[in-house]
Amino acid sequence: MSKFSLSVRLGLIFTMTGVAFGIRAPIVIDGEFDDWASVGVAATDALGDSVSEVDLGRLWLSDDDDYLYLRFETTAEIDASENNELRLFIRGENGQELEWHLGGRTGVYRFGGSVTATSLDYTQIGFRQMPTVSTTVLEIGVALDAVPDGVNQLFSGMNVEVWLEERAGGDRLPDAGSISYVLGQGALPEETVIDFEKHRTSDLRIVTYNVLFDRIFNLLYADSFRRQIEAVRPDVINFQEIFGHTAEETRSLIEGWLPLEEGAQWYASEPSTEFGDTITVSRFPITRFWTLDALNSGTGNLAVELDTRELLGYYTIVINAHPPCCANDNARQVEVDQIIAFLRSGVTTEVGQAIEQNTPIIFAGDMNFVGRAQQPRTLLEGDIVNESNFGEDYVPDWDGSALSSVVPRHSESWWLHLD
Ligand SMILES: [Ca+2]
Ligand SMILES: [Ca+2]
Ligand SMILES: [Ca+2]
Ligand SMILES: [Ca+2]
Repeated sequence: MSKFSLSVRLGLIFTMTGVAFGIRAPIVIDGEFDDWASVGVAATDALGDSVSEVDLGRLWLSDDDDYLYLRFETTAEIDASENNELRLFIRGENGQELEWHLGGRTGVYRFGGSVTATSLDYTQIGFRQMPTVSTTVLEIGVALDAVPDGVNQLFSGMNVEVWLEERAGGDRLPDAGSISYVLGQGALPEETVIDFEKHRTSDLRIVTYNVLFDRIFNLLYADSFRRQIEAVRPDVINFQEIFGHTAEETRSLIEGWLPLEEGAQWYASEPSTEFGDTITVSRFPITRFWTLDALNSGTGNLAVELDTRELLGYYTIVINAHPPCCANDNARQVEVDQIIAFLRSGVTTEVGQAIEQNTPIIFAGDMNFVGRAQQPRTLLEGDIVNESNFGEDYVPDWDGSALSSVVPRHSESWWLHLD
């Protein structure tokens, strides 16, 4: 075969179907994209071929032992989990076809040309997607062992076909046909396990835990909570959703599970509002605390100052927050605006004695960041949106830079969480 005819044939194949050979990689669905560095672009869609702002661009594909991964770009920010008309299609070797509507958080499954499941829930395909806030780049995982209709596996061989449709603007990636992908190509690195030993005496172990309507006090669940807390041995625990129990009851529960050395005791604080659900328990004395009730709703977030001077040489501020969930973007923004305003006023002494220069500041909690990316941006960079209520922007790190966002992984896996 001459070189000429070979290249013509390859050219035809690539034009017709866009074959993307698999490069397995340790992808983590966390909204960070460094993990894709070794994965080449699988397809590049033209820009300018959509009549809406959402114009699909590049697509990457990867896999590991458990998931098929996709990463793709759009020109305008989208909220990946609502208010969008994006559809992901995955087709298997034997007549399987998944149609997943990102904005509806649901899908349809077809097998052999017939619909075999509708109103799919994300758990039925092991669906993972990050970031949870508005973005122009998304990463998605779909479980390789998914059986969407309970009978027919979505992935039954090594070959899969993938495409995306954006129905508001009429864009499609690729314009016609699909991207073919071969699973299982290439080696994965070994997963490393993080042990639970503390390696430095100055290590501070901070946990955040939404305990779902006081379940930690419910005898049905208390033992499971106890085992986790005993295993992790935290120094500070930020609890959310403790509605019907006090800080003292929570402190005494932890005291019973994790008794400290002779002469030491646990401490706890809660907001002074009627419906506050945040409680912070600490092995360090709580020297001050502040109720942050931005909405005057009787709920409220909590800031505590811990006396960590013996361990670290300085105090530590820990903010335990639980802004409202779901579509409530405006209320969440008000709460994060107020947290930044609190830090600014803590520095300028409006809240009494100033927060000491260079005191570490740690945010923890159940942030419910599932809407606009502005909310985490406000917390990290100090860009207040409601400036007429909460005053001017305040960059929250002491050196005038943004705070860092910690993306903690699971101890047994490079994933952030396991099912
Ligand atoms: Ca990632
Ligand atoms: Ca496009
Ligand atoms: Ca297109
Ligand atoms: Ca601003």
